[in-house]
Amino acid sequence: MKAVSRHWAASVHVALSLIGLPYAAGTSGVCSKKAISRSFFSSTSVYMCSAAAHVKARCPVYPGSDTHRFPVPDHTVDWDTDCPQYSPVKYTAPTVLNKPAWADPEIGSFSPQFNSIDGSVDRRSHEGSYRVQNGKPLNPHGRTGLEGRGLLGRWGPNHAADPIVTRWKRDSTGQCVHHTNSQLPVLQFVSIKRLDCGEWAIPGGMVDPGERISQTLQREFSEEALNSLQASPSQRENIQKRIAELFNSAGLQVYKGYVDDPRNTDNAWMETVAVNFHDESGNSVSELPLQAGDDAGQVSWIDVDSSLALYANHLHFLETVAKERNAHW
Ligand code: RP5
Repeated sequence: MKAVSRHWAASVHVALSLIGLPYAAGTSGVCSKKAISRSFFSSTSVYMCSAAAHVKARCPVYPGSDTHRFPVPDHTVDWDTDCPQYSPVKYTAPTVLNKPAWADPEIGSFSPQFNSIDGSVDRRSHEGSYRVQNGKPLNPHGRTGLEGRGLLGRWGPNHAADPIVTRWKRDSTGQCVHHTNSQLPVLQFVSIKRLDCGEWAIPGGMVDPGERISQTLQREFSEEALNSLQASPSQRENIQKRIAELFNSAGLQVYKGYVDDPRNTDNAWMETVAVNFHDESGNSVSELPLQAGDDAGQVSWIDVDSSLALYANHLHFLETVAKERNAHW
């Protein structure tokens, strides 16, 4: 049987100028044992956080429904593995079929330009060209047990961006806290509790048509972690000013590619660009009062640790951040 190998965090440190960002993190870590002295985007290091096939994209019951996926054991995930008995369940959520502005119509009357920029919708995958079978795109990470779009609006890749805002954990005297086991400084990141599933996650969100990823990162963080949508104009101005300082300076791209999201289907899937913005001194975004908004039920600074349980494969993104910053993991 063919092994399905997927490079989760082919964490490419690519110049974010490609997506309209001037990012080059060369921060010297006052809390880290080893200062990060090189430019991240010139680095060639590649993380392979997991070689496993998608797992959450095969969760038995599709989120927000009573629909059970057709079971897909590990050895039949790969499309190239013959699986004559494969009979995926068809499911597209009523909210998607109701034709909201963010969703495509059903295939038939509609023939999108896959693997290309289709009007204002980017239907290219970060992982290269994907297959199209009977007019429908095929999930590049294999079978999921469900066809249609589920809760996702776009056929093919549904693009998101994930801002990972970090700071060093400090004690009451302002000293960095080191973990008792690893002796390494502990990072904290801004996490939200998703309203849809109750899982803690990075406060990411969908890239709007025509939007630059740099804008999505900032907008989603403001909406979900700082509740900017409910803020007064003057509060909003203050929020924008503070986060612009951090988000416009430098960032470390830790992941770009497929997300093992429970909403994925055989024909629609999540992809993201995850970027770390680090508040080294702790007096930038760290001082803004966190307030959950939009899709977030709660928001909090959470210690970065390998034992965390997070939405999708967000833990893998954090692992890259911790290792790059010589922090406890
Ligand atoms: C995940 O879903 C992405 O990594 C991102 O965090 C999130 C975007 O979807 P919504 O939060 O907008 O539902 O796959």
